[in-house]
Amino acid sequence: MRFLSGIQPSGNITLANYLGAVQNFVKLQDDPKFNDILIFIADLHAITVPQDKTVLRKNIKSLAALYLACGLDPNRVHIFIQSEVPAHTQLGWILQCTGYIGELERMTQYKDKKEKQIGGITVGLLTYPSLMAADILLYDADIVPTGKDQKQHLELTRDLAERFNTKYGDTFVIPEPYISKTGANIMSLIEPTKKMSKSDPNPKAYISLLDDLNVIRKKIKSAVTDSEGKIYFDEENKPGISNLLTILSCITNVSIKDLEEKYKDKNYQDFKNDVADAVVAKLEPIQKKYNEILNSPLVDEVLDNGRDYASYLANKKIAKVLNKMGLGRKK
Ligand code: AQP
Repeated sequence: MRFLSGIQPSGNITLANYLGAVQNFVKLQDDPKFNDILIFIADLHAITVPQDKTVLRKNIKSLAALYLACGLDPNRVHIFIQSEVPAHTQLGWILQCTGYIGELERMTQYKDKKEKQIGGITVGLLTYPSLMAADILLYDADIVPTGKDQKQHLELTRDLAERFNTKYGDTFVIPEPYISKTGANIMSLIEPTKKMSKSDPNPKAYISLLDDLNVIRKKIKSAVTDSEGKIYFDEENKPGISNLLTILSCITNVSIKDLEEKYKDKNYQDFKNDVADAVVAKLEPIQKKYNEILNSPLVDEVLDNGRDYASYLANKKIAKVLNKMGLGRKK
């Protein structure tokens, strides 16, 4: 079985990206049922909103190093940069012509992100899910591990694949989402009813994997909570405390129920201190490894190998798709 996933280099990846996605990739790489794993850096998705070219380059390399520092094993996982495999854009276009504007306009992420675009909404922001579908369908991925926020895009991917298969005959594997129960939705630290996002203009809203450890402690200590003073999980009435419980549970592997019991007589300050300790203990070794490898030849070696392997698979698939659709000349 094959699993595939990607992250946009639209900023430094956050604790939410780690808990909702990367931590699962690292766990799943040890599952023997997966004999092929592809993890990519979704740089073409990042340009759906404005990017500074120098920062983008830096973020691409940084994400590659972070994947490795978080524990992805390059002997088991192919890591590559999306824009280095042109078949993604080729199939992305074809899938734009397979989907309908109404379907894309219904996407929650589009509705949220378009509100924040002061300089105008790019066409790419709307058609992003077609490219995401291409990323997945090119490789016949069986499973796509993501956070809950990407579930709707994955459903669209399945619809597009089924539509294509019905029209042209069996071409694409229909992928299944893999969403872990905890960590599926980590919220902003200052507005806990909104998801934590690496592109949030306010850095207090998120914890970057590369934040200074003291800054991480400060951000957790100033996370918005409530005035009740009791620690239990209630997303609706206590979104801030519930979010911190989720974070602690994901990091320590202790269930939320057990955490509620442990903290039932504790105050918010002690609880936040423990959350901060757990996050720092998790991120400190990742940062150390990241700093060791960022400028080593390893990162480029891994990305070259990943690009070659991904191109091999993607080129075979795109040739099949073009043939089925009657595009170009028969091969
Ligand atoms: N808040 C979240 N909780 C849990 N998982 C999350 N993910 C993102 N936010 C959360 C998961 O991280 C992976 C990478 O996401 P992405 O970079 O491709 O796009 P995104 O979902 O748009 O992530 P961000 O951080 O919100 O980026 P920006 O700010 O650029 O839009 C996905 O698996 C996602 O589910």
